[in-house]
Amino acid sequence: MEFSKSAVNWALPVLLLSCFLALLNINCVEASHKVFTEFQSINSVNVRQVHRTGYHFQPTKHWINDPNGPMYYNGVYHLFYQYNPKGAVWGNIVWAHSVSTDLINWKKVEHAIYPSKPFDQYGCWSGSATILPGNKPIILYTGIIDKNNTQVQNYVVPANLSDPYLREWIKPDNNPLIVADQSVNKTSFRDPTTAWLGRDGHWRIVMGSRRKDRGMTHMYRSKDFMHWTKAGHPLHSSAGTGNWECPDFYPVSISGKNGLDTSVMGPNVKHVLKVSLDVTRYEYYTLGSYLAQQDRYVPDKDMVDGWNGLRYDYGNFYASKSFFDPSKNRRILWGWANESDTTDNDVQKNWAGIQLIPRTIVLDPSGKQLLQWPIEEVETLRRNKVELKNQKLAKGEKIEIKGITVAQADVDVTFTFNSLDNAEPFDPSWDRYDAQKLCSQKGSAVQGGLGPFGLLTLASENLEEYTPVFFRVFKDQNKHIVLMCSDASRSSLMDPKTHMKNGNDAYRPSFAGFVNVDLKDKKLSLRSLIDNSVVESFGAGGKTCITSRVYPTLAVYGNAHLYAFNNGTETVNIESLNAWTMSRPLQMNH
Ligand code: DQQ
Repeated sequence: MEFSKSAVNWALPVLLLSCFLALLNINCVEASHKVFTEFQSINSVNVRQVHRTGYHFQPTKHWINDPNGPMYYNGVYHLFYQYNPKGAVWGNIVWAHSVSTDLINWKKVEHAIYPSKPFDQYGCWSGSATILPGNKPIILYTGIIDKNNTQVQNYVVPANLSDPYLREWIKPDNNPLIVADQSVNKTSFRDPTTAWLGRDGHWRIVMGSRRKDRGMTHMYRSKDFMHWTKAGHPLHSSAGTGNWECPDFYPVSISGKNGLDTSVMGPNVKHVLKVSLDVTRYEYYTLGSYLAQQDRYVPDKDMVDGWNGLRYDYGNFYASKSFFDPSKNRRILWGWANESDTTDNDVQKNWAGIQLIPRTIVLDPSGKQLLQWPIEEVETLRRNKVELKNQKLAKGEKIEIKGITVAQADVDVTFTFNSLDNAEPFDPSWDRYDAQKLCSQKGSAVQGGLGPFGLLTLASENLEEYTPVFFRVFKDQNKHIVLMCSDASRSSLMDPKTHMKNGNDAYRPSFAGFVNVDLKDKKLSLRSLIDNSVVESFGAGGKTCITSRVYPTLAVYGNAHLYAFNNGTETVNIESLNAWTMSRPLQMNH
């Protein structure tokens, strides 16, 4: 959701609703891109380096948000993204474009799409790429046509298919392709998906939308990709979820580890529907069945289809989009992490937003959730390996991991323990969906039974600052409940007051999620990708993922420390810990 002067009428109620939810203590990620018109076009040359990432995707300066239209075409990966070429806050949005042959080293090319026609003169918002038969890429995106934020769906095609980087994109005259009819809320009608081909030979796409507070995906069909007809009903909708942004709909294989092309259907396939929730600013997904005959998606019975649903990431991760990579038969997910400092700070540092490390997505063998893992290519950046094996951590002990640049590192650790008996009882009055609240009460410094144990990342020498990523195990009636936290509450000594802007303090949440493991093997693994102001963590092989953005003042560059710790009465064993310095990609000249 973008707030512009003209949008204030409808933005205000949403903002009030968000504040109301915050009062009710419902987990809300801070609104991601509000409009600060005064900062939208500040052309400063200075870029503050501290807190910039070393191996994540970020342009040399200014604001970025949603990843758009990722695709693999003729040996080249393309990443487009929402970008403000004039300032470090949301506004003046174009589709910036970078290309890569390995998803690690990126080369910036010309902006692909920018406002230039009546059908997008007020904005070129998010969208997706589809490779049409005959190996022809096409991009669908949302155009803003007036000051009231009226949204239409447009397309562009490459000007020259023999240019390996597809630098130039043209907007044919038959745009816009899709205009909202009376039944559609035309200011909540955006972010077309990659198209999939039905057995009837017709293409389908969905756009995010809402009817009152019912979130939904409107579906359109087309035989020739140029003429689109609205289906009589949405592909799916869910009451009380508010506006849906950036939907993603794709199949996952039930039996294999390979990713699937978006049009694959059949008995060995489950479907995933992910939506980004405009009101809460986080995403959720369900697994379910695509009933192709009826063109309806039905979530599996035990899926939570709403705010408490499964998330790709329980932290700072939004507007994500996946694509099928035929060169390695995998599905890759890109997510955007906004800053969580203040707007003032973003303007001073002259940059805001990063794209997270792409992740492969597969179905967990349980069939009840997805598994995510950083793409294997990221391992080519690993240097100076250090390792630990069989190191006991008794209650209150911590061990420092030395010999690498821990502010820019990849750490992979497996903890084991002898018994589950010391796990604390799970108080039945606790909200089973509110992991974040539990984490804020039971942080890493609060002694437990089995856990808290994990990593203290971006820690200063005397622990004035640290971002702990850890597990804590609870005993419920007949099972165990595993909490995973990435707690930014002590990540920075920076006085939020000095960076206060418009009443916004810096945002330091105790992000958390539960991990669905049975613990029969008495083992828990954790991998964290640490990169100066971001910690991306993958619990239990990617069952639960959490990303935090943090801004240490002492724990920067060579002054950062990394520890493995245990603050539970049960001794834990570091079965193995491997850690590497992560080097900078050779070409990151965005
Ligand atoms: N960002 C885009 C919209 C999308 C939102 C505009 C999600 O298309 O709904 O920058 O972050």
